[in-house]
Amino acid sequence: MSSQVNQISTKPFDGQKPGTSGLRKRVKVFQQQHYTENFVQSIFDSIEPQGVTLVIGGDGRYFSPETVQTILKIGSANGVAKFIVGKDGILSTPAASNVIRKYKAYGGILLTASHNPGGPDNDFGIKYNVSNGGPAPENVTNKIYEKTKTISSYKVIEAPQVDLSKIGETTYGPSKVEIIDSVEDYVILLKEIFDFPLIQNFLTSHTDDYKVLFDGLHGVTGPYAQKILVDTLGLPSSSVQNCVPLPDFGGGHPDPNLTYAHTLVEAVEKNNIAFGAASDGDGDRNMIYGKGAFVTPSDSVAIIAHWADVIPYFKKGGVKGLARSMPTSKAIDLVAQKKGLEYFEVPTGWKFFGNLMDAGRLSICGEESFGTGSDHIREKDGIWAIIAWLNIIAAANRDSPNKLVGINDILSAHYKIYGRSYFSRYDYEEVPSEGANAMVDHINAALKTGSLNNTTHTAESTGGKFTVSGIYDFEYKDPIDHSVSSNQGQVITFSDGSRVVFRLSGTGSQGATVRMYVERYVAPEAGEKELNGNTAEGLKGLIEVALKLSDLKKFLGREKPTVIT
Ligand code: VG1
Ligand code: CO
Repeated sequence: MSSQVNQISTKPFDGQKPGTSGLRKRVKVFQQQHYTENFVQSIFDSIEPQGVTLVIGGDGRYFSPETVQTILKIGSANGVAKFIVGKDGILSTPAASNVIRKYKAYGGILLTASHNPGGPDNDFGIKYNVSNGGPAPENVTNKIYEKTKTISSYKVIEAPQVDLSKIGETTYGPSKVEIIDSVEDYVILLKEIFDFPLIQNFLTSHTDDYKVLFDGLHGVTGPYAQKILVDTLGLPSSSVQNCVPLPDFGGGHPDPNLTYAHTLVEAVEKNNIAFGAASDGDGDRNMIYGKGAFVTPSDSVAIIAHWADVIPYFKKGGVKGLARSMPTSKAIDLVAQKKGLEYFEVPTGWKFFGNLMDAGRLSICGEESFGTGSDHIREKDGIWAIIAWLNIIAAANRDSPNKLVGINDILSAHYKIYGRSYFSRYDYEEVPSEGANAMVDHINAALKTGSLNNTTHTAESTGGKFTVSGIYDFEYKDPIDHSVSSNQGQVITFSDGSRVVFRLSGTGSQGATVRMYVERYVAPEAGEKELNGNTAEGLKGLIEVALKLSDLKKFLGREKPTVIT
């Protein structure tokens, strides 16, 4: 069935440049006449959509249903043959990645601003993923941006709205639309990866002394967690909370860290929960947090890599290589070195892992920003990481029948072997762009002149001394396609192996967000006390020196960070 295609005139909007993970702006910006349409048409102008299958999903945030209809109308007019859409427009980011791969789609459009708050006054986002299931690489996002600068019209078909709540396939103008269950394919995938019987056996025989709690923060993962933890693993329904996805995430900030996931933190402490976990708005981030035990994401990915053998997917397929984003602590490098595996340091953003995975050189990777994942898909995967941890805990307990092994036992055993990388990130959100740029210039000046090299700085708070051994701007050359990404963060290294990184966020929707990452390594020989200390204490001196060297407080006009993770 063909239908009328209309050409609508439009003018370019400034600033439609995709950031670390798609275009993210306030909902009100996307709601301007032609704004969303322009960006969507620019995606189609940058790819070859004739006759292809495209996946549409997202975290269900405010303005998603309207945008799904917009994509259908424009996509169909641009020749897309078939759309696979998650029911009600919902697919978690990892689930969407899986659907693209499983059904061999040409790509997908994900409607999410991830962990940014939702609702009429908050954020919305549109992200394009390619056929490997991963975020579009920079050559594609740059092309999209170029198209947005010159767009003069977009195409739509005339067709009634599609009912997104009815599973099944319908004809839509010249195209087909298939609405699929949002959860099913993802659950099938995870069952192939993990040792579900082992996890179930452990958890159901420890219902009193090893309680589990998952907090969906009213993001997209609620139904996924319900299906896996309650329906499949047989945990009581009290094991999940805030699992109804809401368009505004219940007014919260769906970001799984100690500040924003306070509903989880409070419940874990109050109810003696041994294993707590949360995920973000679109389901690609995770936090592991049990009573008195917090796993930093940098440690988390290193520990999963260390224990990979207990996970059937890796036992069978082997671990090809490991990787982390640049600011992430080097804990995973140490695991790679010990296991004799290849390892990589890539810029921030999951899109940089995809090529390595496609080339068969990378199996497990992570980012310090609560992102952990593997080559089972091409996005980071919150629920995957949580089940990986449960798999590890269950395996550790199988090997220790007389003493219950918890999160802290796993952590200290790891530090004993590899040492510990104390790590923390300070975020200064929505600061004036001028101040942020001035700080970058200030560090660049030291980089160019070498004025800080070999200077020693004493932290007043601890008496600790730090000697600058080098400063550089991180640049990445992709080993597979040889593309180069520059200006990916400024790194100051110190002679004791510590380092500090400064980076501007590429996911904020307003002003600038500055991130400061600090890392200090303590070798296993340092002993139990040094290895199992408190992070803030362990990093106090280094943080003081980092703030001094960057003159951050002066440039940003902020005494304290917005969030510390
Ligand atoms: C942040 C994180 C980065 C992550 C990105 C997308 O980017 O630092 O590690 O990949 O968010 O995650 P930035 O540019 O703001 O630092 V998500 O869960 O928002 O898709
Ligand atoms: Co996310």
